[in-house]
Amino acid sequence: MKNTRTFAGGLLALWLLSTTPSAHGPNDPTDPGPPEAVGSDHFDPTLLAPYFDDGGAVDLWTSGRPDGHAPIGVMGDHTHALREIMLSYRFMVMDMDGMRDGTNNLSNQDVFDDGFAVTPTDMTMEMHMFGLMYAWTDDLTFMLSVPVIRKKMNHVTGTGVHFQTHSDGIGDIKLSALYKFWDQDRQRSHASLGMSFPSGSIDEMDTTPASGGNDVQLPYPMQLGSGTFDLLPGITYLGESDDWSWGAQASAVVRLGENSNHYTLGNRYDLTGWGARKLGDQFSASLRLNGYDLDNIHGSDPELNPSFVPTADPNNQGRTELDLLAGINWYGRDGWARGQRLAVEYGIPVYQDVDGPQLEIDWVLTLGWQYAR
Ligand SMILES: [Cu+2]
Repeated sequence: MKNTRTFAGGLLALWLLSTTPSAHGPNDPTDPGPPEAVGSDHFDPTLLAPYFDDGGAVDLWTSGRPDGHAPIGVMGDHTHALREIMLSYRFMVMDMDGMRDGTNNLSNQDVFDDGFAVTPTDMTMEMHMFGLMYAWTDDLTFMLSVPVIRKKMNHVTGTGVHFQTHSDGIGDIKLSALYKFWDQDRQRSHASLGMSFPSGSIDEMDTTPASGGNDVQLPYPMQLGSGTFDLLPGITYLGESDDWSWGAQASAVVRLGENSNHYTLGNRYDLTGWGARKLGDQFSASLRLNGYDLDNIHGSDPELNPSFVPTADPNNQGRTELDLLAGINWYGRDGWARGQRLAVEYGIPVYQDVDGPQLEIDWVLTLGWQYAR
């Protein structure tokens, strides 16, 4: 009967017997025999291995490889391990050249024929973005980013006068929480929710040939912030194999309310997916597609005349775009380089449908440095 009960106790009881003092001892005449003997015949210890294995056999996603971070143009692509800190700096350039309406190119004369007195010809936006990430727990990471922006736009008037306007300063500061909710089979997923604060100016001014030497309010694309609190929801998926990695992220910028200049920038919805190939221990190369939809502006700034220049028209701001981007990541492993990353990503639009007339995006470039410890 005792033997039967011991067997009926199952594997767990057997395991407990083998690791805790037995009620029965070698001097107990009712002892059924050494548990080890029973275990060796009827219990396979490897059945318990998965519960005690601290690595090796259990495959988890890791950031400790060059493609352990997404292409540098992706924000909030990863979470960190408990109490890890990451500092980052990105330099981003966007180059816009020539006018477009829908998917068609427009000449300067086409824009004047639409009734505008002035047309933009090209624009450059440079952004220095300083980032800080901190992992509160293994699952919850906070991310702060502070952009410093410089914009310049060239124009020509219907009478052939060329001029340039500038703006520069701090942009909208963003704070997000990233929560990892899934982590198995070398795949991970996290959801994020953030807030963009209206720290960027919406009152940038400069002179134009029509302003008589006075500073006047610059059009919407030359402003540095949204002027509103914006909600930043997102969800990210990551996967890895020995030589490859891949990921996808859906994110949005949802404007809350109206700014002090009586307008609301359009909401923006992004969907991006990428694949990367490890090239040794330190380098990886990536290809990425990024599609986004940006809505037109609601309301209007009363200081702007929408028939003077297309950039001042709230209905010439929306666009739907698909970008193809190629990137390289470098991951430092030893000595001074340990924990450091450098990366570059360059992209061009392969599809661009704008509510125009509007400037056409020609290319975007992101250079980045990251340091985690
Ligand atoms: Cu990070």
